[in-house]
Amino acid sequence: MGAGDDGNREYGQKAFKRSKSHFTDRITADGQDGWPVEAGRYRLVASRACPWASRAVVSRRLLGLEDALSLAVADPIQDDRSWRFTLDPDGRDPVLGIRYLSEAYDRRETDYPGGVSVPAIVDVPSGKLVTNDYQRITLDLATEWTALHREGAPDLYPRALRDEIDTVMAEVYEDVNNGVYRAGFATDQEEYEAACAGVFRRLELLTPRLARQRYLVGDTITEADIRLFTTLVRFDAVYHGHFKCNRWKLAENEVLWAYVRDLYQTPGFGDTVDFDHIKRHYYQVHTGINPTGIVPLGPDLSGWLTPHHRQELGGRPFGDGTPPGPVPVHEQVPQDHRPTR
Ligand SMILES: N[C@@H](CCC(=O)N[C@@H](CS)C(=O)NCC(=O)O)C(=O)O
Repeated sequence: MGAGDDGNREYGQKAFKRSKSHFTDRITADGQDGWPVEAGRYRLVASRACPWASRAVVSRRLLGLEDALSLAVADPIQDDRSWRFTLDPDGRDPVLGIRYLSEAYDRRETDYPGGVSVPAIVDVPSGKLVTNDYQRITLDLATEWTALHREGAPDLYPRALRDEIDTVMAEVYEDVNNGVYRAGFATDQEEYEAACAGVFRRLELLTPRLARQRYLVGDTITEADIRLFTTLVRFDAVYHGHFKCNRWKLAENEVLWAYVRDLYQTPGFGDTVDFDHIKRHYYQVHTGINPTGIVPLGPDLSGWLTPHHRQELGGRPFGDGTPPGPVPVHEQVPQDHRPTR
């Protein structure tokens, strides 16, 4: 079995089950776990292929944390030692000086038996992994890193809406974010059909809600939108074909297609998306379900830049705040990995 998520199926276990994050220390304003928020101290390690890591990359952009929390982008293709920095000169992350993310895991815990996953946040001075808890990382960027947020940063997890945001995110996680993986890695028909049906049932439930309102909760962008976005942006490119979630394409659902295009065209979302990394990772790494490793040519990406007309629903994307500025030059996604008009 190739490296990657399919490795999350534990031996003897029938249904695909996502492994729990093992390193759950938090980086907080008060440093309760020994890791205080500090500009320049930590490095976010992500793959632009990975929907869980991409949540953190989007949050970091929206909150303007680029200078405070640097970013390492791993090669979308792992080898048998997992995520590696082969996109960087000499195959080494220029800040951490390591070739594999596993080296930061090893520095934190010797003989750690679990898998190496992104997103990961590494303490630069010690080179140790701090956390790979993807569910917590983005919430902490939104609520604990506030002293380092840019001026005009949005409140992505507003206190008054947290119950509703948490409910929506839990449903979306179960049926959609993780549902596509359960469908894709199913090893029997029944398991696949249940997961695939769940994906579309949830998307169909979300459709009238998003036909009425511009964003999932309230009238501004929240964490709930980020989490739905990182799955939807991959939907037609990989989940429809590779994971067999093919009842319909996102581009065939007028409401959801406009919703995800709206977000894509919002600064901080689409400018983080690398369709080349996404496609190559899924189709080449999951050799259990795509043994030839052939990466499809489609879908045509030009539709991502077409008008979405969602402004007509009202809403204020950044609330009382403002959109983030341009992507730092060294972090720009190559033009040929993005849609062109
Ligand atoms: N299961 C991960 C959640 C994040 C995740 O599944 N990331 C994937 C990439 S999308 C990963 O790094 N999987 C391990 C691998 O591919 O080697 C965790 O325990 O924190």
